[in-house]
Parts: sequence; structure tokens; C-alpha cells
Amino acid sequence: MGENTIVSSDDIRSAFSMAVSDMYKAEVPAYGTLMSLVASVNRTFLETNAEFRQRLEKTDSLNRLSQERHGAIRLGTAGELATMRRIFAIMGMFPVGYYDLSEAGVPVHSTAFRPIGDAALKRNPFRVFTSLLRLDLIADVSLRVEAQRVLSERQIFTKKVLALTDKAERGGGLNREDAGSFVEELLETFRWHDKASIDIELYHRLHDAHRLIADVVSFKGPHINHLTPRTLDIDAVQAQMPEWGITPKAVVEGPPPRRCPILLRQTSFKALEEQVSFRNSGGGWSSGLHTARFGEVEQRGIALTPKGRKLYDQLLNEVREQVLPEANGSNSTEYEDCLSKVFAAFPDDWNSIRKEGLGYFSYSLSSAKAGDVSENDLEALIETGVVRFDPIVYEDFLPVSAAGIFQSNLGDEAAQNFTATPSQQMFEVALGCPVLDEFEHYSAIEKSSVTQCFTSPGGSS
Ligand code: OOG
Ligand code: NI
Repeated sequence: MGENTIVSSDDIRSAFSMAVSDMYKAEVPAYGTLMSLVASVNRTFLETNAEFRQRLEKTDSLNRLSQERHGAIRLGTAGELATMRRIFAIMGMFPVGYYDLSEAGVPVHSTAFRPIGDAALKRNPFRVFTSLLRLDLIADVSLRVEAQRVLSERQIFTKKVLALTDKAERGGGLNREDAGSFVEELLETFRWHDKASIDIELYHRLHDAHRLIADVVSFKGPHINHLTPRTLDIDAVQAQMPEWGITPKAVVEGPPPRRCPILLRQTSFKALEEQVSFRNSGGGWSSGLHTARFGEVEQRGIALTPKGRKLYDQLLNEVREQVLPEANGSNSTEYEDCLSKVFAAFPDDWNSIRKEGLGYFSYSLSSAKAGDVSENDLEALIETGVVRFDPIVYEDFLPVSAAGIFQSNLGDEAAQNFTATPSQQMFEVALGCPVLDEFEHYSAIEKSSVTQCFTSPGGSS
């Protein structure tokens, strides 16, 4: 490869995902422990579930498993979000979905930057849940103005990463050397800074308004606040965490354990209390504590259709009306029992989920087509085993779960009421483009898989 050959965005994303994981492992050793625990649980799961292993192999998804993770950052200004969008685009990551967290008492709204094509996802599905602080939700006007001033004075990107971003946009990508520096320089934005850019009085005022506001405004950059490997058995991870010396949050967020996993289940270990220093007005530093960074695990299941998602939301609401999990774990068993009981109403075999139009599937030919068949014969071909169907993995996030993760790591006293004010339009103006609609996207993947089954290799159908 010549020195000016453009490196693929997939390669840059993979390199960055690896680099950020190594950095975080060094910064937060418990994350390294969690990675080892997940690797051990996944190994055991694959050894004892031959059928599942085969499915992953058949759909070419086994390789992505060990590399898979997501992270999260919280940004302070519209300008930061717009620049972050350009940077993620260079790594083949695009904004999918809009999450309003104000509803859950967290003053941010968010999107997930992630790869969207099948090949890109298989190569490396690294995603970053990216939130934008909503200063409009701070009631105290003078505090709001002060927070705005602090944020407007910071530059979270290095000059070099900004120059390389311009260069990539102009030249349609980066060569190997530039791609290497791009990854190095971008790490600076995601790195932890133990020196706050404000004094302790302002920190306390921000913290009293909401702990998350202090986390976003006080530092030089939007330090990555967690990284999340993917496991095949989240209940095993949750159960084994204490043996590995880490403390899990009280309950697993999302649906209950099922034969056919749907959407996303997540759990995390509690954020660490870390030593930081604050600027003294007279010069010098004084020390204090800040709690922000944690580790998480996730288990991904099938992407649901709007109909399936509606059923999921309805059942989850029903559960939460009966019992809300306490942060101290005192009613975890009651919550889990209720979750399993209520979710019995959600079909738990792939063919029912498919036939009832609750989930998205990818269709493929498992043997040669018998003669001249058309899409109208799909059901018959499934029955005779000519066409196979595999669940499409949910690649996105869940607002109620995200709120649960936020809360358990903000200190459980941080729950607060903000008026629910979703503002996708405001978010998209800040971002500089619309976010992709996740349902349309999964539906298009499903449709194209069907079309492929009925298209002869020559191209005509
Ligand atoms: C993001 C929390 C949301 C998830 O996995 O749902 C999230 C944050 O704490 O900044 O990462
Ligand atoms: Ni997360």
C-alpha cells in the first residue's frame, strides 16, 4: 500500500475503539477486570450453547463479539456536538436515534454515533452514546450564565485533530500516517483530567443544580465516562461481579432473561470516587472528590418493530407502576419477579415474534431455490427450510435503561424532576443534521434481505 492510500473509516474506527479501551483500562482498572470477566462468561456460554455458536458463525458475527463495545461522553455546547459529528463521520459513525433523558430527570438529550452498514457493523460495531447538556433546564439564571461562560472558554479538541478533520473532509479520507495521528489526537478529547477548570465553590453550585451539570462543566474535556463490552449472558456477569471484586448496580436494566433475547439488557458497576483538584482563586490547587466513571456490560437481542417496541414499553411501564427498583437492592427480587411475570405476555420463540411482526429478521437462502419462486412463497419456503431467518441485532439504546444507568452512577439522590421537554429539533440544529430513524433503518435491512433471496445471481428476479 502506498503512503498516500486512504485508510478505510472502518479501520480508523477499530483502531480508535482499541486505543480508547486501552486508555480506559489504564485509567479505570476495574474496567479491565470487567473485560476479563466478560471474556470468561462468553467463553463458557459458547462452549455450552453449540446452536447459538453456529448461528453466530453462519451469520458471520462471531468475530465482532470480542471487539464489541460502546462508550459514552457528555458534551457541553452545540459547537462541540457539531464538531464531534464531523469527527465520528471520519470513523464511519453516524447519529442514529434521539433520546430525551429530561423525562427521566437527567438534563441532557442524546444520540448514538455508530456504524450503519452491515459490513461496517461486522467489522467493528463501536458506538458512542453522546449526550448534550441542556443548560435551558437549569432554573437558576445566573448559574446558567456562568456555566455557559465556562463552557464557551474551553476547547475540547486539539488543533491537530481539527486540522486532520478538515483534511479528511477535503481529501475524502486520511492516509495511514494521518489516520494514526488522528486516533492519537482524538484520545486527548476522551482522556480524564484530574484538574478541574473551575474553583470548588462553582463546582458545588453546579453539583447542587445537578451532579451531571458539574461533570460536564467542570473539566477541560468530555472524558469517556464508561465503556461497555457485550456479553452473551448478562445474568452470569451480574452474579459473578462480586467474586471478581466489583460491585454491580442493584438490577439489570431492560427486559427479563428470555429464551429469545429482545432489545438490550444492561448492568454496570458503580462509579468510582476520584481525587480531583480545583483551582484556587488566589492561584494553586485544592483537592476534592468527583464521581463519574464506571463500567457497564450489555447483552443485545433482536431489534423490535414499532409494534414490538410498543408492547415492550407498555409491559415495562406496567412493571414500573407496580414496583420501582430501589438503588440499594432491597426489592430487587420483587422487581425481577414482576418483570418476568409481566413479560410473559411477550412471545418467546423466534417464529412467533416474526409472524406477529414484533421483531426484524434477516432472511437468507439455506439451500438452492426450488424452481421459479417469488416473494409470495416466502412462508412456504420458510416451512420447507429453503429460506432461513435470523434475528437482526438491536444496535441502539433504550431511554429508560439509559436513565437507570445515569441515575445509578450519579448517586441515587440525584433523581430530579425536570419537565419532559423533548426537543429533537433543537438537538438536530446543534448537531447540524437530522438523526437517522432506527426503525426505518432496520426495516430497510430486512426488506433488502428478502429481495436478495429472490434475486437470481444474474440480477433479474
Ligand atoms: C450515558 C448513559 C447511557 C447506555 O448504555 O444506555 C448509556 C451516560 O451516562 O453518559 O450509555
Ligand atoms: Ni452505556
